[in-house]
Amino acid sequence: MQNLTRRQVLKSSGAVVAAPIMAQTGIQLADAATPDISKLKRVKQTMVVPPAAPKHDRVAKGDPVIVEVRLVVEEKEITIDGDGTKMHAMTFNGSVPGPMIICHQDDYVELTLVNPESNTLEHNIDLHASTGSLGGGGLTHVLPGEEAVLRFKATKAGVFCYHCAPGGAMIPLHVVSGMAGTIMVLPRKGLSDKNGKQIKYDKVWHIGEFDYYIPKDKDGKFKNFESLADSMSETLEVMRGFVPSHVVIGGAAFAYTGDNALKAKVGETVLIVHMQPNNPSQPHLIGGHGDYVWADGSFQDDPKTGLETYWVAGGSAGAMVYTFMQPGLYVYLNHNLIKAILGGAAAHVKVEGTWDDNLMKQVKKPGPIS
Ligand SMILES: [Cu+2]
Repeated sequence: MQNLTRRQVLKSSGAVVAAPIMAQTGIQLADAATPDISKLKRVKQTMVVPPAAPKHDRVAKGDPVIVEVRLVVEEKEITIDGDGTKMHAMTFNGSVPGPMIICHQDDYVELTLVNPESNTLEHNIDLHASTGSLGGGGLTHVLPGEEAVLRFKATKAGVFCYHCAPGGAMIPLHVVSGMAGTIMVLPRKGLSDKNGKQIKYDKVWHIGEFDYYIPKDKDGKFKNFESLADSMSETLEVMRGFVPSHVVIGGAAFAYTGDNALKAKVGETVLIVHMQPNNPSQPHLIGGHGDYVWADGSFQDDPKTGLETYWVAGGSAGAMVYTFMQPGLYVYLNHNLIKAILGGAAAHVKVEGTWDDNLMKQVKKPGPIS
């Protein structure tokens, strides 16, 4: 016993102390739960353009898998409002927001981040669903012409923001230029209410809200720039004023209206995931409710029920489930109404079905006061 080193003593006494604590709290050593990753099944997930979400099982089938995804950075000029205002956007896979990634808790996500030679800047990805090295940001810096592969374990169930974070002022600049999206980590048993009853949904809408900071010329008109590099210093000046020129859902002001309106049927249940990478938001469905709401995005917590508006913190995502009860036009927006109506953060939802007079009836049409 006298020959024990100080390190051995600390190690053994630590084990004695730690074992009962771990038994009480259910904490397990990481090694005990680490599977042989080389033996896990691999599943390729095809990325789709938001507001659509990739095909997935609501309830996990079998053991954890490795979900393979590929994100290609695309620097491109996009039109951001009905007046034809342009922005040199930075995107994951060409869309704002970037595509949704879906896996189940304890799955592994193996992400290939590609920065094609045609781009001009360095990019990376910080995934709020991951653990370690700045959310993967420290391991994924890719210059034009490079790619990197990151694998992480999805330990927490919920909806999470991911975004580019290359360093310094480039972090907010890349984010407010479009470089953010959502990863949804579903509980292996699927979503459930506070009594453990399964919550089902027919489809997912992936809503990404962004604030844009477009410089104006001396006449007050939004400026067009030759290139991304040309736009950067003046865009940063507008950003320093903290007042966005646009607040948009779907990459442009009122992007999901007209032919691009969101569509549903009476009786259909939709899981609406709302991500804002930079500013808080107040999602609200005019004409409906959040039947179940995970405002903070954690599926490990019980959902709130029957809400009108909820808060999403900047740099996060929240989720709500709603079953449509009436046909007609709904508006899904940020209920900061200035951001919604003057900024552009509003979408239309067109719902087909049969009207229910019991829920609402126009008793008298607008007319002269009798
Ligand atoms: Cu970037």
